[in-house]
Amino acid sequence: MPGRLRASSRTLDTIDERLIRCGITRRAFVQFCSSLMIAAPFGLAITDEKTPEDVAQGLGKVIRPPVIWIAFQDCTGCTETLLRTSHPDLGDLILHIISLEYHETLMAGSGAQAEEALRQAVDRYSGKYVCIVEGSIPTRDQGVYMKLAGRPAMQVLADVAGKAGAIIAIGSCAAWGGIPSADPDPTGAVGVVDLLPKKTIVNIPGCPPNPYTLLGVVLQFAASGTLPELDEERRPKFAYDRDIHEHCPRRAHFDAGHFVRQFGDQGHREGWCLYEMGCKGPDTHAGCSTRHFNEIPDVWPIGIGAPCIGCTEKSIAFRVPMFKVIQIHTRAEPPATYAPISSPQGTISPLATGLVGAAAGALLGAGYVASRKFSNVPGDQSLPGPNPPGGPGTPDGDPSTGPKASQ
Ligand code: FSX
Ligand code: SF4
Ligand code: F3S
Repeated sequence: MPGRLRASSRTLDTIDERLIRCGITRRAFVQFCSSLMIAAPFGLAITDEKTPEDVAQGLGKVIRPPVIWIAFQDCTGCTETLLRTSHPDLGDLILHIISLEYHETLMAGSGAQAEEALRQAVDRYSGKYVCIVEGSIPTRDQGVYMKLAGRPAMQVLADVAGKAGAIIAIGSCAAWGGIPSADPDPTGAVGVVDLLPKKTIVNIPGCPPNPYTLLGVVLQFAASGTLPELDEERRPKFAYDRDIHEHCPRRAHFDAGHFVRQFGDQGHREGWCLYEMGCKGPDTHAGCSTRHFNEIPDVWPIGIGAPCIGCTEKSIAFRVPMFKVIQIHTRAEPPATYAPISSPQGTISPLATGLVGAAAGALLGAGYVASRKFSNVPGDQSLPGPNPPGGPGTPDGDPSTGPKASQ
């Protein structure tokens, strides 16, 4: 654990000291640690404990990390996702856990006062602070499209990130250019890595990303001076190691060939798979399917019935049209953890075949009856036709529809 950070004018306290001083309950902190454990069940040293209480015990001794947050071409969604939690107290708690030294959107000062605050924070914690960058950086025409206090954003980035102990690019814009870099990219928007290729940078893409991923990285750096293992896109593996499709709650519908074909159709209302609506989940690495937003179950794109747009993937988001159906590049079989949807291949007796057929027929029939019962949309195309779903001659049984596996 790094020594206590002594600054010229003050000493930062530990997380425990701060929470006690500000009257934050232990229960709130342990709850926060439990969310951190869910966001990083493995691959992050600080959550590698048996219980949230153990995580809280370890983190409580950590010196509050000084954070300088700079914002360029962004929508502020990344800040919003961090602080607009469903429990107002949680946003408050986060600001006690980290020591936010500079953040244009949140600070009271502006103009020369804000500039002075930034200069002081950089000098005071030089080489020790975490620099969080939000938004893309314009490079076209010498970066004239965004200036802060008269200096191009490129220059501000080089100064502030250059003196940081760790650099984190939060959101897809800071990671590779994001929305501002979408065609026709008028400002020549790029990510932090493009301008500081030799620096160690952690990318936390997402539009916006999950805030616990950010907090996990910041706190691990504060606790041990280390960063978590990264993938080839410099994303922390603990949060981006799986694709959405692998653990999507609609996956059983994908495997069974139940696809939404129009927003508001019967399949949509019943929570079927959004693949044919352009869902990019099969090619998108992120934890959204198991780590939802704002501490509210099902609050994530697919959870509310919208296809995933691949916002964590540089080659997909704001590049591939939102509703374009993609090829399946990842394995298309259901994960081993799911119950099989078809009987394993092999020889079975004619009697057994008859029994299975009768049971499957009964189940499909029941599903068919149920779906007819729920429908109240005249002429709804997603309804299983005169036959049960998946049967011959129905849209679900037509091999020309549904996912196309790449070779
Ligand atoms: Fe970009 Fe973040 Fe998307 Fe917005 O700031 S990643 S547009 S959610 O807010 O930068
Ligand atoms: Fe979920 Fe999208 Fe995969 Fe369908 S295609 S199972 S909605 S991730
Ligand atoms: Fe983004 Fe897809 Fe998750 S759009 S928020 S990666 S479900």
